[in-house]
Amino acid sequence: MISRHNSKFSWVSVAILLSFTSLFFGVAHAAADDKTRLGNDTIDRTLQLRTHSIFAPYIDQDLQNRWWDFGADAYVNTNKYIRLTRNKPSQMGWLWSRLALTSTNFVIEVEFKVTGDSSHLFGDGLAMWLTKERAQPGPVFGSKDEFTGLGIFLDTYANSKHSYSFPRIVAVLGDGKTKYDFGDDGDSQAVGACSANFRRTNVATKLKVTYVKDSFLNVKIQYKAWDDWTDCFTVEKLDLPNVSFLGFSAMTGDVSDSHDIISVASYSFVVSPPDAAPNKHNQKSSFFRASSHNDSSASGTWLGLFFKLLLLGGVVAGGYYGWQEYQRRQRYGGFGGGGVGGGERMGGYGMRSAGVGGGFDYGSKRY
Ligand SMILES: [Ca+2]
Repeated sequence: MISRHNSKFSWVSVAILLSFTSLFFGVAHAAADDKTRLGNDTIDRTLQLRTHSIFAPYIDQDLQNRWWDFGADAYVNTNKYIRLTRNKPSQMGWLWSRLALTSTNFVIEVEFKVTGDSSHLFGDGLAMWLTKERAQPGPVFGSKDEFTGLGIFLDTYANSKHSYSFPRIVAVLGDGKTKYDFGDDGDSQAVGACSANFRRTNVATKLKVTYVKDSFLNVKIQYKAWDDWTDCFTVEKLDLPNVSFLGFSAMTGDVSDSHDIISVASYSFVVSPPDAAPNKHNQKSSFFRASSHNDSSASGTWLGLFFKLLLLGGVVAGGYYGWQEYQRRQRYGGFGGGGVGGGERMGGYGMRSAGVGGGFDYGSKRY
């Protein structure tokens, strides 16, 4: 009997220890990510925007997506992608968020794929939009001209000769009146640009757009290797419309490519200025600010994290206490029902820990 108890207890201990070790490192890792530096500023906390993110299978059982519309030639392959255009001439398609993006600071990470059979005749390209208008088809990579806001064009077809190579990423800020200059691929209108051979790559191609209102817009691209981000451009003091829709569109003409959106992950975040000393008071105030900007899912996430930390603290303490107790009993002989006893103590110990009390107080102030 005793030996069976012993083996059970040790298996349970090992399992608990392993799972909570991984949980602990998971939490620690997430915390480290939250503190990403951004120039002199610090990205404090990030929060995924469900309303502006989309992943496979993209649609629900009604063949729709609650937060996104797609149209024209665009179609969904639920396992793989939202295909904006097939690799055929004269196609155009679009994907637009239904709600406007109102966050003042955000990161949008888009996995896309531009591919085709030809290595020398292909086009025209894919656009990412942050504009006042939405879902209005037109000639600019499948979307309306004279747009208000930002267009980031993944242009694969050079309409004229340039000193730089194509494919090229070109950002154009539209005022709602000026026409996009097709002839020179928006060269004279670009607020930022870089050349990057993102077509027919061996790795997943991704665009990462980081925006901090009144501060800057930065665009990075992954196309050489996994997690190898190439800085494309940064525009200082760029102002987007306060209410912008996030969209994607693509077009083919005489030449073609397939243009796919594989996933979109958007996050809003809070930025701490460099002079904000990382003391407790400041951390709290930025926590409250972050929450007040966002909906209940924010509170959920933070409450969830608190509970996980509390649970972790409680169980680690309980487990340690149980182990000590077990060792002690081993030493003085007779384990008996010690496994169960240890379990009870685990719970009791956790509930009384300072962490739980502090956490609930903290929570009730806010919620
Ligand atoms: Ca072009």
